[in-house]
Amino acid sequence: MTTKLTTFLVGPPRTGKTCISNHLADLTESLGDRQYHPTQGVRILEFDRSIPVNGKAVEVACEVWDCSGDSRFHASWPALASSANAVIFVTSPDTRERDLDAWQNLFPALAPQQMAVFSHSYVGGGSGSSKGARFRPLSTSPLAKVAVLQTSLETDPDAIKKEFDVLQAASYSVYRESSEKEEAQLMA
Ligand SMILES: Nc1nc2c(ncn2[C@@H]2O[C@H](COP(=O)(O)OP(=O)(O)O)[C@@H](O)[C@H]2O)c(=O)[nH]1
Ligand SMILES: [Mg+2]
Repeated sequence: MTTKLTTFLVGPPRTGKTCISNHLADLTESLGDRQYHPTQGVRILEFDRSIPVNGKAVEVACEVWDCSGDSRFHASWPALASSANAVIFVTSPDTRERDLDAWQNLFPALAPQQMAVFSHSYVGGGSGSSKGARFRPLSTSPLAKVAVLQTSLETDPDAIKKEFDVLQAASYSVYRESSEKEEAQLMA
């Protein structure tokens, strides 16, 4: 049976969550659309990926939750976030640690390998974009143990999919371990 993994994309408005989600789902045509359409609530994208787990290809049904960065939707997240197998924090070079606090607190059950930070830059997307600046978590932050990837749909779109697969593989392993534990408990 194919395993379903749910990945949340969260972060401040206009960081590129919707563009990255579309790219992951191969809906790339909307990148040319220069007009900004803020996401209302959440958009759920579904697609399959074959991911390498311990040298073996595993089929995974990916569900990507492209969340709105607008704080007026925050009240609905706690009820939904518990279904996440992975989370990607999408930031701009201007994003500060505290901008992510509300989001980070939503995923207390996820281990660092189930999380990634995409420090996303594009022309016109924040003052530091062109200087190679990136989001850096504080050394005391829970995010300090999380992989930070500098992403750009213009210069390296494949790196985004590759990192997504790494995240899926890690989340898949966590998911398998916990379901095996549950099964063992049922048998005992
Ligand atoms: N050229 C380009 N534009 C981007 C890129 N990422 C985001 N944008 C633009 O930046 C704006 C905000 O992106 P969006 O994905 O909607 O941000 P969200 O609010 O985080 O979902 C949109 O107008 C996008 O077209 C990118 O990698 N390249
Ligand atoms: Mg959006």
